[in-house]
Amino acid sequence: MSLINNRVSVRTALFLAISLSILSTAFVRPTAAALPGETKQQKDKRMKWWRDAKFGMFIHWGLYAVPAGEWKGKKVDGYGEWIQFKGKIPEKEYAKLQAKFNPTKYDAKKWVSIAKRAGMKYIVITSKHHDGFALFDSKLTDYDIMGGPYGKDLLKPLADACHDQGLEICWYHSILDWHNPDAKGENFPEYEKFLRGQLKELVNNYGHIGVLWFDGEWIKEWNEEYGRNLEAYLRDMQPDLIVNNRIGKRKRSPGDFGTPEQEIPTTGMPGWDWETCMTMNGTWGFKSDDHSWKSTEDLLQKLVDIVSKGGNFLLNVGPTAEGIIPPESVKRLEEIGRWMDVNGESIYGTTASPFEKLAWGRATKKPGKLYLHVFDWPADGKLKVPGLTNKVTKAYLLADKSKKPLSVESKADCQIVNVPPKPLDKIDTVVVLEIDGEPQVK
Ligand code: JFZ
Repeated sequence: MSLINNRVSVRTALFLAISLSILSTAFVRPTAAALPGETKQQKDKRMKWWRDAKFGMFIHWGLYAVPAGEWKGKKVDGYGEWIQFKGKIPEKEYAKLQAKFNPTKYDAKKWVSIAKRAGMKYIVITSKHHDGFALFDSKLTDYDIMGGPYGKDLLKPLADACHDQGLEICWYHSILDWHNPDAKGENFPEYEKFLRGQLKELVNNYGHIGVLWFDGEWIKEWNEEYGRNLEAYLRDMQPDLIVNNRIGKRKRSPGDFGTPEQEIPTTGMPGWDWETCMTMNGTWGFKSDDHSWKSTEDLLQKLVDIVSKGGNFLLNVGPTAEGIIPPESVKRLEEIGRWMDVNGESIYGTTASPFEKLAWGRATKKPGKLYLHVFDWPADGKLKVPGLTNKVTKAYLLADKSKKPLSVESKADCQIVNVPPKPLDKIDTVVVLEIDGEPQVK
């Protein structure tokens, strides 16, 4: 029986279809792949900054910040940036928001400084989301920031500030486009040319770009061949560009990394680069009534959990229509940044934990070092490290500037680190074990 006969609206059926299409590809057992003709060494070199970075800022910003989750006096459920779809707003009505979007309080340098102080190493901002509105000066459309009251490119100052402050600037760009009439049906090849044209602007006009983060790939008009051809086109313009797996159909190729969304894969994605993207509250794009903020403790432990499984964490902020990052987001990022100032060594440039599971927390590693991230501090001062057989040459608290040695006892099935009665950080205190050789865990 058709879903529609069950009085499920066409739109809901469409949303379900999109979800099913994503889920169907999510379970395809793909194989990791480098670019055709790219050696493993070349790919490792290209991916190095991204693999070492671990932590980035996602920014969802655009016309949808103006209604901020409400339309004609009624609250619209779902993500803020989906208001045009979920609110069933006619295209002509929604497009009038262009004349209202005037972010006079936007301060790109401040945004980059907030990300940098949080310990983030890259920024991914929506150059164009599903609504088709371009936050940059595009010569290919009037449906861009230049056609509204603000009249200046929003991405240029952000790219310049990233380059000045040492962060990578990256673009989220949606393949799905609700505004461009060619983006559906038989004219799609025309739209694909438009898509390539805007991407050419985004790769060539803003200095070095770190990542192109695609989305909206689930549409029936898009396919793997389009994805492979687009990846080659982009690499031709910037050979070291990194692209996510949504340039194709979310498999392991085309694209360089997997993109689990709002979730952390239980065992990571072994043998594959991957990045979890997540909202800080319940929406990507700003909604005035969404106060479901995750705590700093939750966000920081998610970062550590993700990195301990070999992934990156792309944490989202949704600025207001005036250009302000919500203070609740800034507060959490400042608190995370204070922890990262002291403990960043246990995050940046590390690789996944050698332990299957640790009852009290997580682990990350570097050659010759294990970083034990203790969320639940042992009341008896005895931190059990299961199965580790390496000789521990030194143990100390990463936050202890004196690196006062901690004693370690070897037992048959574990090693016990004798730690102080109180942790140095209630969210995550890091114990460093310096070991001989590669970690051996039985
Ligand atoms: C996609 C976007 O739609 C969303 O607005 C945000 O940009 C996120 C990072 O990426 O998220 C999706 C896409 C498809 C589904 C759910 C979330 N789906 O079909 O279930």
